[in-house]
Amino acid sequence: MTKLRALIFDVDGTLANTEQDGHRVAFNRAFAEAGYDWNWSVSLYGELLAVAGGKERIRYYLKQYRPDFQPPANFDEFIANLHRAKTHHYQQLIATGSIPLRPGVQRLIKAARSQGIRLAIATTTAPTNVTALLQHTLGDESPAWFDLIAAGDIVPAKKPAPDIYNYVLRQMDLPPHDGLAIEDSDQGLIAAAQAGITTLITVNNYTKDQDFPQAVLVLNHLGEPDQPFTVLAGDAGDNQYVDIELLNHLHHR
Ligand code: XBP
Ligand code: MG
Repeated sequence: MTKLRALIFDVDGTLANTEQDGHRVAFNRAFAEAGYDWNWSVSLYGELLAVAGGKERIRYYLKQYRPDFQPPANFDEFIANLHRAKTHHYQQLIATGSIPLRPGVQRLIKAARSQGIRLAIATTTAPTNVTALLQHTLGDESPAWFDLIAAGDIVPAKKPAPDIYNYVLRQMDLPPHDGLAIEDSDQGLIAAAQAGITTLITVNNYTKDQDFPQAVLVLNHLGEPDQPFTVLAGDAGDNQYVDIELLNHLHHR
């Protein structure tokens, strides 16, 4: 039996509900600033989340929803510039401190650290967005708590491709069975599961109706002693919040 040695966290939707009030708003600000009337509503953004990665999402939107748009010759650069502006707006939003960590996230990260369990991040978003979120929620030192922050374009194929998880495993010299991933979406689950990593899902408003057949457990959130989680699929025993003992138990299944 292998021991749980590392926790690998997704970021958007898992550490915090960054999509609706963070990324979405930042995309809209970048579009308006560049003089476009493109506005991604809360529900449209739910559809656009089918495509992981901000640059990829803008490209998909233009193709599917704005067939009238004439792409400029330097289309890649055009998208990259829009996305750079979006990242700037996102970081300004994060700096206001208006997007908190989800229940149980801080507690679990601290527990893992105190028990010598290695930490890593596997995300589709840009690396600077991850450090901004960590620093504003957990403090300036917190990015250094993670052995590895694997983010954005570091691998060519984004989730649901397993590349980002395979990259993490390689960089950490970690066999897949020694780690456990925490994700919020079907795409994230497919990515982690294809890399052979046991995965726990905490859903949010955008992902609560998705299917998670390969997840070891599906919860509404990680829970706190005074804020119990709800089990949506799987068996959490008598537990009411996720701690290292429960993760070890799930990992051994
Ligand atoms: C979420 C994503 C990201 C964000 C936007 O990834 O798909 O694209 O929506 O961030 P994850 P960028 O859940 O893996 O963190 O614009 O920086 O791509
Ligand atoms: Mg996510």
